[in-house]
Amino acid sequence: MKIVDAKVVVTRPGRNFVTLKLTTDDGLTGLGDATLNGRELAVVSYLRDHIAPLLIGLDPHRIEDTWQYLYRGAYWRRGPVTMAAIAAVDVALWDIKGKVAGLPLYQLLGGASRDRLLAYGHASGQDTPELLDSVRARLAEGYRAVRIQTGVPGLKAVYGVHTKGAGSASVPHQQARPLVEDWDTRSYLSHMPGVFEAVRHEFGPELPLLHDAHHRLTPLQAAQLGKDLEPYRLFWLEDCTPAENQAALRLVRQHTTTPLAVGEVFNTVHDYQTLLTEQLIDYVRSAVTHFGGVTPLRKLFDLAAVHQIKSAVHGPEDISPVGMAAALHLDLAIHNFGIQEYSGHSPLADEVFQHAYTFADGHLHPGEAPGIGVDMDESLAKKYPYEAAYLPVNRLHDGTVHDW
Ligand code: GCO
Ligand code: MG
Repeated sequence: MKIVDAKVVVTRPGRNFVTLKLTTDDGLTGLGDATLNGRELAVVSYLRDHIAPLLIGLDPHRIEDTWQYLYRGAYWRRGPVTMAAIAAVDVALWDIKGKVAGLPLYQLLGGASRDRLLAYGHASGQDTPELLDSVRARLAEGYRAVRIQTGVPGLKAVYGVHTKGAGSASVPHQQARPLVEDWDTRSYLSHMPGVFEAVRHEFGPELPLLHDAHHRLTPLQAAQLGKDLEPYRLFWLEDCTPAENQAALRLVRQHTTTPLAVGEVFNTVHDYQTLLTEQLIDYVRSAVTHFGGVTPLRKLFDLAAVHQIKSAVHGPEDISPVGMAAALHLDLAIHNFGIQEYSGHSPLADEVFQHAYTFADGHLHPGEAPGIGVDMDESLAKKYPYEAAYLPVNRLHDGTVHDW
């Protein structure tokens, strides 16, 4: 069998997604997600200009070999653009292999290790009453675990908290600019314990609660927050410090028993070396889409398991249904599954990418369709062309750029 076509599709059914579609001489197709939020076209070029021509004529069954060929062959290793492009190829090849075998991907990865996958949803509010309403809405949708994000007094806009009418920064290509949000760590640190007190008071001690600090704190501030939140027994505190400094987690870890989750911006196992071998975190957060695909992420999870660390694959709306499906197959197969982030996609995105995976009663399942179980409606995709849209930036009150 040979690959005869490699096509890159960019579509915006509500938000931008980049998808690789491989076709074999037998007429089989495989899909892979290559979406890198806010930098989409860099990955499109990497795939279209530098990878697609190399794939034509290759045997689609040689997944590991193709991965090594693209990773080692480029010489310039790692980084989100490279690894998102390689991820799309890897997932598309697994999709094809599953279709040839007539089996869902999780079966090729060793079969199911559990019946269903615990998901967590996002709750947010400008203030505490709005946040409590949002938690109630998630529970009504069936969620059994909830991430809590809230506005901070004195700050106009905080990332991860829906601001009425703010919308995304999607405007015609040339004019697109990131939204500017504001930040003040002192106000945030003094506000958060009261928020968790209110949520626990309302929903009791059992509901798994998560929180994302989104890389904004110093190690000492993160240690303080972790300690202050201990009475509320968090499922985890996520990305408490800027992720590239692995050593920073040593200090945080020494001071708090609040579980820690890190890794959504990581793209190779090397980014995790200190964190895993010194057991500084409890959950690894990388996405199939940004980590070079199912092949390397499986290896990462196996290494994490040695250190009693669990999986928690990044699953925001900017991972397409293709990337989400790949994650769910891997989640089902590995032994050290922890939890899966999931907030669903717009009805329009679900129409462009019809998927076999399901969400019910707070749990996900990848479904039984062969491969990853996603079909892309290309003629519908064409109706929603790319528009530039950026992630926000963050500034302190005096104007200094801050991690967001
Ligand atoms: C999360 C994340 C996301 C990212 C986003 C960037 O935990 O879900 O922090 O919201 O910020 O994926 O594109
Ligand atoms: Mg996050």
